[in-house]
Amino acid sequence: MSDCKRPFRLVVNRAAQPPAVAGVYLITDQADNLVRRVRAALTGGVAVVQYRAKDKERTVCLAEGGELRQLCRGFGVTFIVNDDVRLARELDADGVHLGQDDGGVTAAREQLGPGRIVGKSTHNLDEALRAEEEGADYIGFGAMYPTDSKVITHIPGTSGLAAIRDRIRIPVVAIGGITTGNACRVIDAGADALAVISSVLSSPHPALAALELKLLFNRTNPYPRGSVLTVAGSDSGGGAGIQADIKTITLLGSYAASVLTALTAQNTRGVSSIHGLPPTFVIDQLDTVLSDIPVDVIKTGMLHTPAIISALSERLGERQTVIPLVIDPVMVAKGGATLMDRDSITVFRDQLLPQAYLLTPNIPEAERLLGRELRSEQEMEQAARDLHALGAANVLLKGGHLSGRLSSDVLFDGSECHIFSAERVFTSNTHGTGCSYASAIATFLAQGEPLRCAVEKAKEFITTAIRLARPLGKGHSPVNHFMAAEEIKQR
Ligand code: 3NM
Repeated sequence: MSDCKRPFRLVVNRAAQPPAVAGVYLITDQADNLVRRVRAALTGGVAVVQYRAKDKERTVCLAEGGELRQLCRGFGVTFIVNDDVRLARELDADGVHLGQDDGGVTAAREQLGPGRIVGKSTHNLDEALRAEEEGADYIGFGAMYPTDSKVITHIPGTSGLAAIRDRIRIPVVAIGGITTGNACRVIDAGADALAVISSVLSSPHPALAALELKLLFNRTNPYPRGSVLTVAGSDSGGGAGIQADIKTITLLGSYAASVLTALTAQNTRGVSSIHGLPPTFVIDQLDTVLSDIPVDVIKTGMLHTPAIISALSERLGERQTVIPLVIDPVMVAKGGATLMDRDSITVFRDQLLPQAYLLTPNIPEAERLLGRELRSEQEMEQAARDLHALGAANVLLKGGHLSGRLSSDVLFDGSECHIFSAERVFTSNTHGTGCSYASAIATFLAQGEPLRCAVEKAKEFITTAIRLARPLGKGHSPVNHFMAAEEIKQR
C-alpha cells in the first residue's frame, strides 16, 4: 500500500509556535440536523468549525450559528464564519474566512476588532502570497481533488500544494475532496489543516471520520511519535501483557503509558497465580494518566474482572472527546489459563466491545464471543462482519489458529473485508503474539498511519518477531520484539 509510511523517516516539524489554525477544519453543509452532526464530529477531535451558511435566512443563521458557537466554546474549538463579517461579529465568532470576492483582510480585521482570525481562500501561488502580504492568519488552498460540495474551477492538487508550501509562512488549510483515503497525501504535501465538508458531515459516523483524520496529523511529529496507553495485566515473565506492550510500543517509536489491571505470576510455561487490582485503582490510574498525558490511542488487553471491564467502559464512555480503542479481547493465556470467565465475556461484549475502534480477536476468542465454531477463511469473513454488528467499528479476526501455508487475518471495516497474509511460521515460540500485534497496530495508528497501513505494518512486525523468536525458558518462548523492530526499520 503506497500510503504506508516507513518508520523513522526524518520529517521536519514546521510548527515552531502554535499556528492560528491546525488539524481538522470542519466546514458546515446545508443538510438537516447540522448541530447534532457537528457535535458528533467535535467528539472525534475537530479543531476548527467554519459556519458556511449559504443562502440561509438571517434569522436561521443567527439561531443556528449561535448554537454552533456555544457548542464550539464547550469543546474549546475555534469558531469561524464564512464570508460574512457582519454575521461573524454578531455571533462573536473567533474569526472570519474570506472568499476571493469577499473583500480585503485589512477591512475584515478592522470590522472584527483585535485578536480575531482572518483567513482567505486561494487557488495558486500569487493569490497565496497576496493573502499573506495582506496579513491573513491562514490561507485556504484548493481544490485538492474534485468534489460535489462546490463548483470547482482550479485543482492545483497535492502537487500544487507541495509547490507553494515552502513559499508561504502562514498555515495552509487544504480543501476540496479530502477523504480519510487520500488525507495522508495532503498532509505529506504540507497541509497544516484539512478543511472537509462531506467526508465528515455526510459520514454515518462523523465522530469516527473526524477521529481518523485527526490521528493522521501525528505522521509529521518527531519521535517518539504519538503515544499509546495500554490497559492490561502484568506478565512477570516479560513475554506478554503490559511488558510485551511497552516493549512493542517503545521499540516501534511511540511513547508508552500503562494502566495495570492485574499482576500475574507467570513464565513461559504458564500462569501460577493472579492478583487482581481493585477497579477503583484501575480507574484512578486511567484518570491520572489521561488528565496529564495526551494519549492518542488506548490499547486494552487482559481486563481480568467484570467489575474492571464495567468501570473502564463507563469511564471511557463519559469522555467528551473520543480516544480510539484497540481492544485485544484476551481470554486465555498461551499456557491455557483462563483470563476471562463467562460473566466477564458478557459484560465485555455488551459494554466495552461497542466502544472499539478496532477489535482484534483470534479464532478461539471470536468463537467465544459469537458462540460458534470457525473453521475456514470464509467463516472468518462472516464472523468479522458479525463482530462488527455487535458494535466494533472495525474488526481484525486473526487466523493464526487455522492451518495452511499462509496465516491470514481478515479486517472488516464496516464496508469491505481486507485480507492480510504472511507465510506461516511453524513454531510454538509465540508467547506474547496477540498483545504485541495489537500494540503494534495501536502504535502505527498513533503515528498517523491509516488503519489498513497500520495493520499491514503490524502484521510484518509480528510475523518477523515470531520468525526470529529465540528459545527462552522451558515453555512457549516469547517473540523477538527487538530484532523485529530492527528489521522493520530497515524496510
Ligand atoms: N472550497 P468537500 S473546495 C468550500 O477549492 C470549498 O476553494 C473549495 O467540500 C476550494 O470536503 C470546497 O466535501 C468544498 O470536498 C469542500
